[in-house]
Amino acid sequence: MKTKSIVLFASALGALVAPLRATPRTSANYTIATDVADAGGKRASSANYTNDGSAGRAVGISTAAPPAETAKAGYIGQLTEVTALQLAATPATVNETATRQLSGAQLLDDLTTSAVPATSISWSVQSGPLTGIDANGLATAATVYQNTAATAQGVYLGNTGTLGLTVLDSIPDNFGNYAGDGIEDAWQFQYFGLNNPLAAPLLDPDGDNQNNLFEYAAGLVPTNPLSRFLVTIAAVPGQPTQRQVVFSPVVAGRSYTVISSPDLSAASWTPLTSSSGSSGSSGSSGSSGSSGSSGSSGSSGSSGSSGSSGSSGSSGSSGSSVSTYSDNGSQRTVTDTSATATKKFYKVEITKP
Ligand SMILES: [Ca+2]
Ligand SMILES: [Ca+2]
Ligand SMILES: [Ca+2]
Repeated sequence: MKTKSIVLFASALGALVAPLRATPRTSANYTIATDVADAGGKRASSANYTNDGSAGRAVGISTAAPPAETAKAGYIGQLTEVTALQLAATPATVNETATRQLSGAQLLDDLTTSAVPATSISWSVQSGPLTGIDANGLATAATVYQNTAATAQGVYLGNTGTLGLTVLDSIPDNFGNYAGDGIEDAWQFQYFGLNNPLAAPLLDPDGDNQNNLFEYAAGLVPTNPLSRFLVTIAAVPGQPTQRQVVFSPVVAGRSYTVISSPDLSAASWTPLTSSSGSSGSSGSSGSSGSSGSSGSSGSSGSSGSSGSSGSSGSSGSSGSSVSTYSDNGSQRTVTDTSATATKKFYKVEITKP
């Protein structure tokens, strides 16, 4: 009996609503198939969407086919549940000793968000190299020896959010005990860990007579005595006016320049080659072959202290000599083609940009 009356009511309402149904609604941009108005306060549906209407007005929660959208219409106020506090920073990185503004928003249960003023959030550092986050949400990074993860935390009305930040090692020689000593802190950490006095630039902890600063520049392993930079001078068979300077290892990212002098006074050292050859060819191997056959003016050729090429200003006694070089694996051979002086000294200069 009761069931029957409800069916009658629905039918009656359907009969009332039915004349109000519209034809499909269209504009220049869209077409919406008009729903079947099942009943006020019930669900209206079409192939594209559903609408839970409220009695009296055809409003309520509506959903559409993918891409899904949800709307709550027709209420004086909209009730939403806060499900999380989301924190953000753009970008999510910060250079060491610099600052980054953080922001926050409440995530609501309908997947919308509501921004929260940063000043309303209680900020703190959860982990990592951040020296602090002020009341405005401005995070300040500490110094680091390598790119390092940090986590910021915010609390607002009982919800806690976290945000991962990366503090970038933007200043290579500024960390703790390793700061300002001429060696990248990441290199010192790699071989010596943190706060190890053996990482000091002028020490030679592996006892190979090459200190840490030199091993850093030369791309060596400062804790392995077998990792050394070696230089030898050899005669060239059948070429009494030539000498070979052989050195290794040649490491990528370095430039090697052979300089020579007839004596050991500081002022008289000049590059063995001028514009090309060993000096210019930034270390990387593979560049073997003759390529280095020095474009230097060829003015040498003649006797002893050939004053050619004028590369490094110092005209003085013996200028530089023409040379060639070749690489064999990590070993480089530079041939001085005018080693005619009775005495001649050689050095290899290593430059790490
Ligand atoms: Ca640093
Ligand atoms: Ca350092
Ligand atoms: Ca050493």
